[in-house]
Amino acid sequence: NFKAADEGSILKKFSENEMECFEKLRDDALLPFVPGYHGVVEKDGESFLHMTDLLATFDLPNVMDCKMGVRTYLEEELVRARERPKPREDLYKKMVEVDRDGPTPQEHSQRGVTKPRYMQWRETLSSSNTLGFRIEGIKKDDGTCRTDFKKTRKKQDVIQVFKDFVSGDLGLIKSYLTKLEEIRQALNTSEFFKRHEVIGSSLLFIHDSTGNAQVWIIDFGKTTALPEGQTLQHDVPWQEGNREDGYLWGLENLMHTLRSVVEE
Ligand code: 4IP
Ligand code: ADP
Ligand code: MN
Repeated sequence: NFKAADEGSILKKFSENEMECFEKLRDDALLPFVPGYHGVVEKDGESFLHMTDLLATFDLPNVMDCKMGVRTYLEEELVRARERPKPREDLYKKMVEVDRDGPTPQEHSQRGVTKPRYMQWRETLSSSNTLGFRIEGIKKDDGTCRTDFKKTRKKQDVIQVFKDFVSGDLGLIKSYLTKLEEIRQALNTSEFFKRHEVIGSSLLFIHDSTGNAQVWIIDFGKTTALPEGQTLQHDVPWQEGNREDGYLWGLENLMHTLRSVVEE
């Protein structure tokens, strides 16, 4: 999905939706917390969004991707799956790999699960539904890379992963908490955030051994504008039709979890 670009920047596979988000973010309170956006570029016959490489200012960065929200798919995907269910074998295989008993007998016999069914299963197995965020992956400066967090659900387990991520350095956790507080304040004043359903977006945590620690808001591929005049609260339960994403509730829980890391 990504292509190397000039020093300090990266190219992400073009999406109309994500481009529109970056354009709207140009004069929004969230601007300081999203990757710099430098327009659309063509390369080898394909289109890309040109953005700043967030890792460029670090030497040997440690990176964690936390996917925010209680819901990770769009309501329209749910409607589509109900009207015209399209069982997918790739998602069935991903499910079976983690849990042989994940699929229902019917799903086993058709060797397929629908997209929202797979996404809901991922949400309940991980901490998305219970905490409003989940850990997707971690790259450490020693070259190790982990994405085996599909069953990381309990707050205690998340705490352990964060401790390991910072190699026990609680100063880094405190720096991250300060950044998250800034992000929360920006979200509370952002017009963009008020008027968008933020689905599948991540907070990217980056630090290095010099103590430099930053948090960025990334991935607007499924962030969708609400109809004119409609807004979201982001901290109330989702019920089909209300389009709530649980983003602020998740951020609150994430901050509470990090405070527990410091206090333990
Ligand atoms: C993936 O599941 C992720 O949820 C992807 O989201 C999602 O892409 C994929 O849907 C889904 O299969 P795993 O993480 O369990 O592999 P992201 O790219 O943000 O991580 P979408 O298109 O929903 O963003 P499909 O339909 O692309 O397979
Ligand atoms: P996708 O839509 O394919 O899920 P994301 O935007 O979530 O793509 O990015 C996937 C991963 O790529 C992130 O977890 C992060 O590690 C890396 N990444 C994304 N954007 C940037 C960026 N601007 N700078 C550096 N790394 C990035
Ligand atoms: Mn993503």
